[in-house]
Amino acid sequence: MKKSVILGALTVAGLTAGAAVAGTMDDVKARGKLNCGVTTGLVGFAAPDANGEWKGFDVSVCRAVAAAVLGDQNAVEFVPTTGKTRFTALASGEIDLLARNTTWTFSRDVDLKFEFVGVNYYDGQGFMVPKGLGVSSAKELDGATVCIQTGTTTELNLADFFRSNNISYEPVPIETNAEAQQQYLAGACDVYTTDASGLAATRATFENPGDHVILPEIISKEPLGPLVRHGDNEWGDVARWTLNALIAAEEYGITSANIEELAKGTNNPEINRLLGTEGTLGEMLGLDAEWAKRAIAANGNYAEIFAKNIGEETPVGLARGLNAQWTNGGLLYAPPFR
Ligand SMILES: N[C@@H](CCC(=O)N[C@@H](CS)C(=O)NCC(=O)O)C(=O)O
Repeated sequence: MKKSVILGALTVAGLTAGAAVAGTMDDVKARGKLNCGVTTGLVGFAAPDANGEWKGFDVSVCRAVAAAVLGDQNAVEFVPTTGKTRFTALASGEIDLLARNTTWTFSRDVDLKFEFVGVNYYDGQGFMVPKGLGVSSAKELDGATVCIQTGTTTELNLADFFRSNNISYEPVPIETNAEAQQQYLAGACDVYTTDASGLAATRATFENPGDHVILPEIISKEPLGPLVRHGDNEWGDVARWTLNALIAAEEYGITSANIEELAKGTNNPEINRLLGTEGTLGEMLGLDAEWAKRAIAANGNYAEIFAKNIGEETPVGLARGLNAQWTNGGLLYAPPFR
């Protein structure tokens, strides 16, 4: 029986990531499928489409890793997780990778013993209110009822923000975004607070998005990224460099449209190393030469993935902002492929 199954059956109280097995890379290859933890549904980031196919910005990370390791972006079992269940799912071995708008924090790394392999979306926490509430700043929310997802950084930031502004609130704790949306629209809370990207994604699904405003305050840093278990470095490297490959591909102008052509060889050595026509980077990762080529070809480079799922032309409508390349004044910066 798989070690992960045994661990999954144990009580998770006190279970830390270190207790779960290393060697995830071998497990994934043997299984022929990547078990990827995602949200229970957040349009644009991770949600099943009308055909039940998982789509989204975070889903694309899972698919890129599956393409790199297994040669098939569809060789993914998407495991829906809530703010509360996601860490147990990863620590127990139920999932190999968590790609679910999860904020990289000190305690999730050091205490829960996970390894964030990078950041795929730099975010911050915001507030949404019905226009009718007549509020234009979060500082005017004294005494408000606030819908908030449990097990999140959101909960903690909210408490800090209200305390430091000397105002009070009444939390309405909620487990999933779908439930939060329902409760908020039903008026069970005055305010919904979560990552600003999540607010935009949620508002995009409203019948009348224009009836709701996102307040100007961003009260935290929420670097969102994929994570694996501590002590599983070979696997962490695969996830880290797959994400970096998507980011570097944008920087070097490698797209889903020109990748076949560029993979024949170019006069840019970095592109050649990335796409496997020069050097042995794939072999160093325990993969073949075309791992990154497949990862990029699956759903395009970072810019293509962003534009298709959450960009300004989509209902979610997010600008690149901090998530622009470093060459465009943003924070995206893939280390060298050499
Ligand atoms: N980034 C925060 C919040 C993440 C979070 O759970 N966000 C909610 C609201 S956008 C979500 O993704 N919900 C989807 C779901 O309920 O499955 C964290 O890591 O704690």
